[in-house]
Formats: sequence, structure tokens, C-alpha cells
Amino acid sequence: MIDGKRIKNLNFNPVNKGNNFFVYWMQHSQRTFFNHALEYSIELSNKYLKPLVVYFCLTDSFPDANSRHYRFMLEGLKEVKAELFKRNIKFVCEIGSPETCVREISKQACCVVTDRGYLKIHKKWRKSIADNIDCAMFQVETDLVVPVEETSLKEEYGAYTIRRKINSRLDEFMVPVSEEKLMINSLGLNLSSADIDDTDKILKELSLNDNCKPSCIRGGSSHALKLLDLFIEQKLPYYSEKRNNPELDFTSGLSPYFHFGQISPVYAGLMVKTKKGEGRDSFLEEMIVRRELSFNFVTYNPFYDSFDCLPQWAKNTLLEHENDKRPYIYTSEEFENSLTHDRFWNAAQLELVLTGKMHGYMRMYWGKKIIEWTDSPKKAFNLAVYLNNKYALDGRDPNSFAGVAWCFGKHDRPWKERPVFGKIRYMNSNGLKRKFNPDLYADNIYAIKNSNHDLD
Ligand code: FO1
Repeated sequence: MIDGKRIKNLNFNPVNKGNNFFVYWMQHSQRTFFNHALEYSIELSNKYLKPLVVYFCLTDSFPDANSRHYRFMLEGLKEVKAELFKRNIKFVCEIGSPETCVREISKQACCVVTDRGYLKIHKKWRKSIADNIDCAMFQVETDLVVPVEETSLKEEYGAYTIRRKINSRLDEFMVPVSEEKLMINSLGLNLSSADIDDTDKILKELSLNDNCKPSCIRGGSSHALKLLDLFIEQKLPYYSEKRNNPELDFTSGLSPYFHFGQISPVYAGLMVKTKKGEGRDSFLEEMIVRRELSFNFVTYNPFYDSFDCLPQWAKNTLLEHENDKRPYIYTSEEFENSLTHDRFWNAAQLELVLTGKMHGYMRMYWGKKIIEWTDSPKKAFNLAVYLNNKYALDGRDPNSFAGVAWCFGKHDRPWKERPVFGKIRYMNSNGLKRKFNPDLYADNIYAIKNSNHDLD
């Protein structure tokens, strides 16, 4: 049984028992393993003795996304289809807008179940569908350990105000999700689907922005689970001590997989919890407290993707210092093409462009320097969001929006006032050198660039 606190009735329509099948509109949580929304859909289909169809709508206009992100997502969806097949569940993928396509398939459905999305577009899709279909629609929250409203009913100031609210609920919510056995096989249902087995072919059928090369990171739950195992075995014991050393990379690398729902944070949390030591505690702090603070942020702050999301003190101080003289000013093209005077910053931007990720510690430095070298803080904010959304596999994610906003003072506190930054926390390259070896980090990134160049 799925915990009722994860489930929300989105429209109070009746379950249409005369219709053909139940639909799980898979959207945010693109996995079959530890997926509360899928298991709840199976519960319903067993209860009403109707088949279940898992439906995915492929839209080529997801804001700020390009072929790099779609490739990663489609690699994952191919695995979803294969895993559902093993469980006798039909997977249907259609190209179009979710608002139209889910409405259309709902005409044959007893009920639509979906997972929960947190960004404006996710909420708009769900509201428009729930308001315009005739059958019941339920949302099941499965990409957070503790559902947003169970943690807090308001926007939290920072990790220090949300930590206890989350940690005190872990025993209740960080529990295994048992797999329900489906009673009715739906594989024989006569429903047509786009062929997603050939990723290159389907990518060509979509009108996507092709301004970004594919990442070397492969998408899919199988890769996510292997990465988690490897992380626990090889990196977790040293995570607390070495995670802020970008030249070593002791991070989990799971963030893109979380973004596309290819791995469950409940599962990752349970696996890590079995280990002992400081590494475990630091990882759970990052993966649960900090990540879920980001989801609290985008849920309660409608301006999460703009300068307006910042706390008043941060906006005031940055604007008061807007006319301060900057040591350097770069255009967005210079930033994008790693053409600043700073080798470490350029390496971080290059890492993002080449691989689709940037080490967490360098993300802070990268954002801070965009503030310092842009002539207005609002422009700096928009540029950081633009670059992150375009190149990062996990751009367009609550965690990414919160990460950018943090560089501008969100979830942080005022520090000693200084030029350009005002009371926003400042970072410089000497700070990097005190913590780790940034030259080695930059060497590593330029080595990737040169090896890519050799392949051209
Ligand atoms: N969700 C969909 O339901 N259909 C899509 O075609 C789709 C494309 C897409 C591209 C890039 C991206 O970052 C997200 C995309 N999403 C799409 C959303 C995704 O399923 C998740 O909701 C988000 O990743 C969660 O933040």
C-alpha cells in the first residue's frame, strides 16, 4: 500500500469503471524501480481488474532543453519500456503536447495517475489536464523522500530551518516500496506508440535545438544504479573529506539521473543509510536536506528562475552595488566560450560544455564570478541560468535553480560588505587554492578537451 500522504486527488472526478484501462502518465519519475506512482497505478488496476498502460508524452518544446538532454532522457525511457515489458505492462509513447495527448488517451481511461512535478510547467500541465478530463486524476509524489507539504507549508529560509523538519520524518518516509504483481497483462492492448528503441532515429523525428553536443554520460536507471553501487563502495567512505576537491571527484554523479527521475532518492537513501561514518551523513545531508530545500524553494517561490526570487536583503545589496567598478566585464559569448582571463573559471565552464556537468564546488565559484564580471546582477542571474540550462544535464531542475540562486544569496546569510557583491558571500581563486589543487582540476578538463579534439 502506498502511503496516502504521497497521494493527491487532482480533480475529484469519478473513476470511470466502464472504460478500458488505467493510465499512469509517467512524467517526472522515469523509472520502474521504487516508483510509488507506478505501484499505486498497479494497485488500482488490480482493484478494478483493468489493464494498466504507462504513457509518456514526448514534447519537443520543453523549455530550454536541447538534443543533449533529450538523448539522455530517451536512453532512460528505452529501459523503462523494457522493464515494463518484463512486468507485462504496455508502454505507450506519443509525440505531442502533454496537455493534448494525455487528455486524448484519458477518453479511454478509467483514471489517470501521474507522478508529481514541481516547476511551473509541470504544474501547468497537471492542472490543465485534471481540469479538462472526465475521469479521476491522482498525483503520487515519488521523487522526494519527504513530500513537500509534509515537511513545510511555507518557503524555508535555509538548510538550518528545514533540516529538523525533514530529518524527523525520515523513519516514516524513507521506507522500501514493494513491487505489486500485476493481475492483468496489458501487452496485447492495441495502442500505437512511437518507436523509442532507436534513440538516434527518434531524436531526428523531433524538432530539437541541436546547439549542444551529446554528453559522454549515458542515461538510464541501469547506469544510475551502477553508479550508486560504485559510489557507495569506492567514494562514500571519503565523501565528507574529499567531495569539495574537484580535481579528485568524489561526488556521486547522480544528479542528472535524479533530474529525469531515473533513480529514486528513497532507494539511494536506504542504500547509503546502511553504511557507517561521516561520508554517509554528509551524503544524506546533500541528497535529502539540501535537495529537498530546493524543492521547497521552487514550490513556494514562483520567481525561482529570476532575480526576483532572492531575499530582499540580497536584492537590495546587489542593486546598491550595481554601479561599482568591476575588475573585468565579459559578454555572454565570452563567458560561454570560456574566454575569461581566469583559467579555473574557464575550465569549469568548459567542463559544463564538454560533459554536461560541473563539479559542485566549481559551480559556486563559477556563479560568483559571473556576478563579479557582468555589469548588472540581473543580467548575471539570467546568464547563469541560461548557461546552466543549456549545457547541464541537470539544468532546468529545482536543484539547479536553487544552486544559481544560492550564488546570489538565497539560502545564505549576509557577509561583510565589499564592492560589487555587497553583502553577498564572495569567493576568489586563492580560496580555491587553499582548499584543493585547481591547476590539476583545470589540467584534467583541458585534457578532456584535447582528447575530444583528437577525435574530431
Ligand atoms: N517531460 C516530459 O513529460 N516530456 C518530455 O518530452 C520532456 C522533455 C524534457 C527535456 C529536458 C528536461 O530537462 C526535462 C524534460 N522533461 C520532459 C521533464 C522531465 O520529465 C522531468 O519532469 C524533469 O526532468 C524534472 O525536473
